[in-house]
Amino acid sequence: QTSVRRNIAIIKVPFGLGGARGGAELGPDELITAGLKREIASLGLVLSKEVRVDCPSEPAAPIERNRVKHLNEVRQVSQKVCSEVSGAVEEGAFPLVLGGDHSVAIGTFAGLTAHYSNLGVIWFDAHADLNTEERSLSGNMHGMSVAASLGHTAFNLSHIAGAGAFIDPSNLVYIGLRDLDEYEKEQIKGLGIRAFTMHDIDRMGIKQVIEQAIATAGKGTDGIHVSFDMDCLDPREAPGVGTPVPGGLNYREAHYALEILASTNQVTSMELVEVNPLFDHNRHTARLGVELIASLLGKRIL
Ligand code: Z70
Ligand code: MN
Ligand code: MN
Ligand code: MN
Repeated sequence: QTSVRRNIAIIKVPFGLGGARGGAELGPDELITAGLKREIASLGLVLSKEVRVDCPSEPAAPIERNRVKHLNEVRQVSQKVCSEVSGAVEEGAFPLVLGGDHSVAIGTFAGLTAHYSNLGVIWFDAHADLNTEERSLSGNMHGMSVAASLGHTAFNLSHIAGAGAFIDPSNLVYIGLRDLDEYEKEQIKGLGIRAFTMHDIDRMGIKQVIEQAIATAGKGTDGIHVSFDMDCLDPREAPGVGTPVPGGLNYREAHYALEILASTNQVTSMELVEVNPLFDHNRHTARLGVELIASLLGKRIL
């Protein structure tokens, strides 16, 4: 009763220069060490390939004193991630991208849109990642990946060889938001993006939220890409992230949402990002990440 493609392609992206602080580049190895491949095997799925994208760890040039940090490095990584994700889809595999900070999503979007012209997206995050180079208060590119997928940033999907069309904001849904910049609030309202904040989860319950999210991202689309920023979770459950924000999703809500997603047969791909072992305790956050991936890939209690 597994709902995703049987062949899984793990694409490790050890890149942290898009984030607010170092450590996210250690995420992919941490998830592997926490038992990801064992989980995939015990679900009866096949690991058809495991690739590691070669990522710069130090800026090639001294940090330019401008508002965007490490744009050149993000460009390089985006192009490589695009090729790997696109290749995996071509080979009939389910791309499972392991970040890395959330800027790796720009490359994932590029690779997916090469094959899916009308992709639905469910973005689990405390943050909206909707800033542009001009409007970002931090200059961190992990806060710009959604904007890049919509074509709002100066560097965006259209600048990656092989990428398809921009994401349609009406096919995008947020879950878990609780830390938004003023510009991002204006954008969400102005574009009419479906956004389930923590307030909405408290009000409606996760069951209604995920059902409505699937209805929006899954209706008339080619499928649903799940982008899962570990900081959507409550820091008490997932301390090992670069930018913890109190009041997040709990263990049961996150698992329930991913189990329901798995049962739709509509999920095309997943990325799990922002695992930061430097702030973790006893690999707790990476282990939780592995369990959540398993739920999305079809794991059931009974
Ligand atoms: C803030 C910014 C962000 C993730 C933090 C934070 C963005 N809005 N994204 N952690 N994953 O810097 O743009
Ligand atoms: Mn994010
Ligand atoms: Mn975030
Ligand atoms: Mn971060």
